[in-house]
Amino acid sequence: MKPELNFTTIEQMEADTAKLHELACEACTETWADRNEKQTPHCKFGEEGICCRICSMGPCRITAKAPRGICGADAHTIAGRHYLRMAAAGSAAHSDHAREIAHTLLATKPEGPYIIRDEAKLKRVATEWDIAFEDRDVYDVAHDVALFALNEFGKPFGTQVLLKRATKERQELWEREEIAPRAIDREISSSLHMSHMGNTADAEVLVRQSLRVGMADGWGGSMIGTDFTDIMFGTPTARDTEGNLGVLEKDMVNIVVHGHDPAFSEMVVTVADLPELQSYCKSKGIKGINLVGLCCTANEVAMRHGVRMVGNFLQQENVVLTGVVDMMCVDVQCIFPSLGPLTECFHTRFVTTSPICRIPGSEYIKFVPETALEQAKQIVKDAIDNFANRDESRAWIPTSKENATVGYPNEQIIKELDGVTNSHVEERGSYRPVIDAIKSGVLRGAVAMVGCNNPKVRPDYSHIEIMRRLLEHDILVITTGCAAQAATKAGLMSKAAKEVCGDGLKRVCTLVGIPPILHMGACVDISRMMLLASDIAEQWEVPITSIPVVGCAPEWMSEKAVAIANYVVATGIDTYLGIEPQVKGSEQMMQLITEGTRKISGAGYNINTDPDELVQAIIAGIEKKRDLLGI
Ligand code: BF8
Ligand code: SF4
Repeated sequence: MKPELNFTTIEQMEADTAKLHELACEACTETWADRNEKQTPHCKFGEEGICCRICSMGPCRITAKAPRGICGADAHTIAGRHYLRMAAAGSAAHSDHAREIAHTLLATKPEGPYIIRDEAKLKRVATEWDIAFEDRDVYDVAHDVALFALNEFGKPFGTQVLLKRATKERQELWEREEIAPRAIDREISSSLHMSHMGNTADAEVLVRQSLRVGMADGWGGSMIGTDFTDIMFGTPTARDTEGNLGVLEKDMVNIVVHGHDPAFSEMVVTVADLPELQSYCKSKGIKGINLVGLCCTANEVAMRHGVRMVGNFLQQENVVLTGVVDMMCVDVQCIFPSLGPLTECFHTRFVTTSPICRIPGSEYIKFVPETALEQAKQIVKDAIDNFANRDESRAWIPTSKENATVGYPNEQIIKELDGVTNSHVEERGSYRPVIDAIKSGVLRGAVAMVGCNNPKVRPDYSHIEIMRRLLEHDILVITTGCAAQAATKAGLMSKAAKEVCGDGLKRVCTLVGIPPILHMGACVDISRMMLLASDIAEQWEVPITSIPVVGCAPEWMSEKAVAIANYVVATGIDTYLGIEPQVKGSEQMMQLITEGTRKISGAGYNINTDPDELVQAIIAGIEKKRDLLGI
């Protein structure tokens, strides 16, 4: 029997949410749970992907009596086009975020506010792109690198430059199968074009383009975004932090940064520590400033500064419902529009900062590099001023919080492994100890746990249950996004969590001094995972499809997740989904995404809405790969 640790249970988390939702009721407002109830059951045609409204002859819905839309599109065409459009929108979101980051890199200058923090990574990228580095001003190099990357979005010829980071086998396969992505914008645009009324009707071709547009994200936009974020704000390193609603403080000014673009949150983190704002806070008789992160922004600032993580996607309303949030400031993606009316019921100021994400009920401050520092200062000052408006009688902070050790990008993983071996033979570093541990069976394999929350399953339960079972089976977990926060809330990202692991994984965690779940960052950082898997395959000298490493998104919801799932599969990594993609109304599409892609990339989806069955399938999948390798 494994020792029972005193980690927060899912039942405790649910009790906290239930209490906060009661407070919402008292405040005469609603939450996602209320709206979910009103939306259930969902429209069957939408859920199955067989409602088409891409031209004004429609909408057309597919039934036994009406098996084709007015133009003749059948269920497979309609579901396939919709699926491709989701992948394209997901790629657009990640890649536009990356483009913003590239523009921020272009705006770096020695006097700040945006500066170069990781020169070594800048040098590595510049060298990779044949941009001269030696004897040049580092900022000139940075600007050349930024311009080179911006060209990747719209270049008229050639494919994504970062594909060269993949294994030879993958590069050849992508060329052969014609899924190597061209310019990022080109793939997104072509996807919309192909799925326009009167264009591609062949589901197989639509799925192939979904892989390609996903690749434009994973091996294009997201990878650029990750590298440039590291160059400007530092490549993350391992550090301790805490997570869950209990990180909010009664006696302090609580500022929540929420969204995805670190160009914004980094500035708020920087200014919150400034003596002038600290003393302004004290002058008001307040103990201090408590800055916390939500959703992917939480991952970004936790990994680089140890900023505490207040929660994941379905907790964004809970955070406001505590009544102690003085400022909720957001940038882009995964922001509930409900925060507008919700914050109006409380004293919380709600600030949007990007033209990409304008929300009624918010104050809009257009955040730009030239004035970023001053704008961030104003936001923090406004939060301090707003503290006085708090209604203590409506304040309730759950006590739940757990320790976590975060910040394991590839460089950090390799550095930790250095303690085990000194064999620095490979360019990006050696994963030999991990490979040896997997070969010997001390570790059975690794799973990338990623993705969102979704009320279609019990929120966070799937993440936590699956992760616990994997750890028990000596399967190392790497994680990003809201999955990382689910792990944090359950204590599984702490070093103490080695106690819930099987003997092999526990031994590795003890020897290396790591938690059993390694935090690799935000969702854009799934690009780090692609490099990790590629390097492992390369150093193992087997195709990437053979290594016992798979992906799992048990509670995914966003279009970004569809883009991710497509590039993970195109990279040759099997992906286990706990939420059904909206294509069920087409048998052909279901077959294509679970089996058809295997003929193209050697990987596919395994879909199961029951977390218990899903984790069994993952373990069986990993064991099958081991058998095939003869280990
Ligand atoms: O990019 S995991 S809910 S926060 S989409 Fe959103 Fe999903 Fe969270 Fe980050 Ni990713
Ligand atoms: Fe209907 Fe065809 Fe128009 Fe879609 S494209 S709405 S199926 S007519």
